[in-house]
Amino acid sequence: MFNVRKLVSGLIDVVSNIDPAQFVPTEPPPPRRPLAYAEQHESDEEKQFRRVFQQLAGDDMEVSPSELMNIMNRIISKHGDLKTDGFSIESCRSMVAVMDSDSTGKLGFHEFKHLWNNIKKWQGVYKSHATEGEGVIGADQLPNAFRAAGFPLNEELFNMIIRRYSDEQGNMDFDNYIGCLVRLDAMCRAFKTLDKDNNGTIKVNVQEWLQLTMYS
Ligand SMILES: [Ca+2]
Ligand SMILES: [Ca+2]
Ligand SMILES: [Ca+2]
Repeated sequence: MFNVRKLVSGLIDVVSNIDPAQFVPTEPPPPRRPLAYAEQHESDEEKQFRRVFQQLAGDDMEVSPSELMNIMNRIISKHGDLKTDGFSIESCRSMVAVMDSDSTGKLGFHEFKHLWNNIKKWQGVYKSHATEGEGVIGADQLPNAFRAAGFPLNEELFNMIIRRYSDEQGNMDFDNYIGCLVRLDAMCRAFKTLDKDNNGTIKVNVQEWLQLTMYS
């Protein structure tokens, strides 16, 4: 499992350099291609990531919510500076649901890679905004942290996010932070997809609304 260890430490050491002036959800994962085609056209970095992915995903070549939970909890167990009470199966089910663009119920290679790259980036943001000694993001640092992650929201939205994702003192720990950003990013991407004329409003029927909100 050498590669996995390397990947994990790479995740922890990342330094973020994200343009803070933008509110940009990440690009959606590319469509599924036949495995043989995909393998022929991959960079070395992608090939290496694919080997690690195969170890994490197991025989079905997809990462289930419980596999994701094991991966995430293994990472945080090695890093005491990220305060967390652990990733729950419920939060991993939610992360898989919002990232599962081809509706298989699990994360395939590209879906997982997309999630992984985001977590890597946001983890760097977390480290640079967490309260020293406590390892959590306080309410006063939340707007800066989210702006650095690409989401400059307004006060009303931050207050709502704190109610939903922070503890009673207003502090957000690492698993809540990741769960929140994964969802925020996915919902912004879903909005962009539905906003076909790009005018900032969307029209959905009840079927589309429920598909979006219930599988999340
Ligand atoms: Ca699996
Ligand atoms: Ca937590
Ligand atoms: Ca999937």
